[in-house]
Amino acid sequence: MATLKIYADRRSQPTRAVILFCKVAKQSTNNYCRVNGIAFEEVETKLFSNDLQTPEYYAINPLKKLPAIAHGEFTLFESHSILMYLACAYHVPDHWYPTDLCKRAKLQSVLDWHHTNLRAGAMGYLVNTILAPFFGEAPNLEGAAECERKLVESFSTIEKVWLKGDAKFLLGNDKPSIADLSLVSEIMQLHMLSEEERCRMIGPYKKVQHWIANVKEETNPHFDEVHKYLFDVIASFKQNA
Ligand SMILES: N[C@@H](CCC(=O)N[C@@H](CS)C(=O)NCC(=O)O)C(=O)O
Repeated sequence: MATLKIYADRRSQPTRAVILFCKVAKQSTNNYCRVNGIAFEEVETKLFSNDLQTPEYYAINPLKKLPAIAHGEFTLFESHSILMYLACAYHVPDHWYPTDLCKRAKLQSVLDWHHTNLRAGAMGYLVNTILAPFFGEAPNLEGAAECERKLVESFSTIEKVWLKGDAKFLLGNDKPSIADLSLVSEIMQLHMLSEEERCRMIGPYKKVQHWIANVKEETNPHFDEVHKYLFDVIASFKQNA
């Protein structure tokens, strides 16, 4: 198998989803050869730096965003496409990305929904508040309120639509899929906010909180390791605020 490179900054939520997937997905090409995790080289590529602006990186991702991968000669960006590609290329157990057409289509509908709802709300809220100075902007309270509405509505949708019955994971599954990793990585970014702010939004959604704990438990110790850098950055950010 060709070498897999992941262009990564662990402050990025879609990047963490891809790295976490590689660490927890077990190859199952045959019953006699089970290998833990997908081997990869993490190529540190810093957000808010020149790393994304080089001609070398442009050749990998002309959108100049993270994450991206190079698998031998093949390159790919967009985290959901990367997760789907890796699940197929490495023949990981079926629950990550089911081969059954209908189950796969349902999972893809969660992923499509994520980008225009949960991510739009969560990322939008951060960009309009604490991240505004990084983009040379003043906080936009009106924009933040609109994104908070979208975010809270997204928690409600996860609780009422995507988490079915008492199942541990999305779509009523008893094992996680790539969608669980993608959505939970997004929500973890909200730890950048004050506890009061974060609880105001997610506090009422007990089922969502329970599901996040399930994903964490199922993927630890890797979950904590992959999120450690984010929490270190948040700690120093809050200290200097
Ligand atoms: N839809 C993309 C989102 C990629 C994205 O927005 N990445 C952010 C980090 S979380 C980024 O690279 N931002 C750099 C920039 O916009 O300059 C995915 O899922 O991969």
